[in-house]
Amino acid sequence: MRDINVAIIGGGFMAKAHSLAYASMPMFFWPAPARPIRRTLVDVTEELAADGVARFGFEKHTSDWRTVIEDPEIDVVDIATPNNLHAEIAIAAAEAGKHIICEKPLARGAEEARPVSEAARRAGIVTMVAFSYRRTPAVALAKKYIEEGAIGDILNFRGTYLQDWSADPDSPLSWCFQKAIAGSGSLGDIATHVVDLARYLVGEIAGVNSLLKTWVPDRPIQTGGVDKLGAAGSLADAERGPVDVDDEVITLLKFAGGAIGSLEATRNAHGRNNFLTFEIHGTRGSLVFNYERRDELQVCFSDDPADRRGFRTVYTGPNHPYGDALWPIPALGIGYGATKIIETYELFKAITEGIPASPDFGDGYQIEKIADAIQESAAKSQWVEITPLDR
Ligand code: NAI
Ligand code: SOE
Repeated sequence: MRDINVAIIGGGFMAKAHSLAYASMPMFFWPAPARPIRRTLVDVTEELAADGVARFGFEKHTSDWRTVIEDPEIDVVDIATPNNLHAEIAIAAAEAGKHIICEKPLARGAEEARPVSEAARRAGIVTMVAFSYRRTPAVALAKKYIEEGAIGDILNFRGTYLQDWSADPDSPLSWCFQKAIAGSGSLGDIATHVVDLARYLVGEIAGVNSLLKTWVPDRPIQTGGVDKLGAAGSLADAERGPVDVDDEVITLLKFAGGAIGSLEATRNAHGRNNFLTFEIHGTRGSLVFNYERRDELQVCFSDDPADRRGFRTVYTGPNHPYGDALWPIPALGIGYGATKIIETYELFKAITEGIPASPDFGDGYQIEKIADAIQESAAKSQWVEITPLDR
């Protein structure tokens, strides 16, 4: 089994999730496509990077991401920084011939994402954008039902991503509320996950008609060096700084294949935690998924006998996508960590087999075009059409 050396850039929340996946992927997927070696961790200061090494099991640390781009021993660059650094690092890594996994969103808009996608194409490397919810076995099962024609032709996709960690107006001014770093708010941060699911399950999005809203215009400035989200609590007495991104997005969707749909996303929905849902209606049935109940897929088929037709719940387990590698009993529980383990498996499989991964940087660019179209539509109060992905 081949060793593949990984450098991760950014030592925060996603470093925890990705490191867990590098360490445990071969424990689940055995024989693994390759063994991930946690070689180098990069963070902004030597102290933070050394702390990350001790915590996440890497061998070396540095505070300069260019060091790992220049290091011939590194095979995979994993970009887990805030969004403003994704494009610059990804282009440098592609030009150095590294394979790349980049956290979502790929960039702060299509103009920034396009050269990233082009650099990756020129380099002929494997790339992946970490839209990890499509790795949930129940979501992969929905895809299987659709591909087998079990719900017929798709008529409607209704997606939501609702959280409440930013509902408190006195929660800190994280980088997630600053356009210069994040690019956009709930749109880039969470609505893009739904866009990825919509494209994965239904197909290309051809037009949008949208609304964007900012509910909290300023937030308390935090101190202390490490960025904290709303869960960190309230800072009512601190000096405040402006929020220049959206808090909520609603859009109608037109799919290239003829289906229609809608998407809603906000981080200000009291009582919703990781309410990433979709309901898909086809000519022969329907599928319903809610990440807060991620072991379950609800299915309804029109050709069931009339006296027992209705939604039934399939609990994912060994008989479902990725099931033979996960736990041996249904409904033991898929966690967030498992989606990242599966993501790592798919990345390493693509690298060792020399095949494209999905979603790749072309998909990441297309998702940025859709996000830009949503912003343009909201600004102009009209439908905006989206050109298809040119591979
Ligand atoms: P975070 O704020 O927890 O961590 C970011 C880390 O990057 C920090 O350790 C910070 O010090 C480091 N960093 C900043 N500038 C750097 C530089 N120049 N060089 C090296 N390190 C630097 O952020 P989090 O939540 O981990 O988000 C990172 C990315 O992951 C974002 O793009 C976000 O959208 C994405 N994300 C994806 C999720 C998913 O489900 N796929 C979940 C959460 C975040
Ligand atoms: C915050 O909204 C966040 O961490 C997002 O950045 C992730 O992409 C999402 O999966 C979980 O919530």
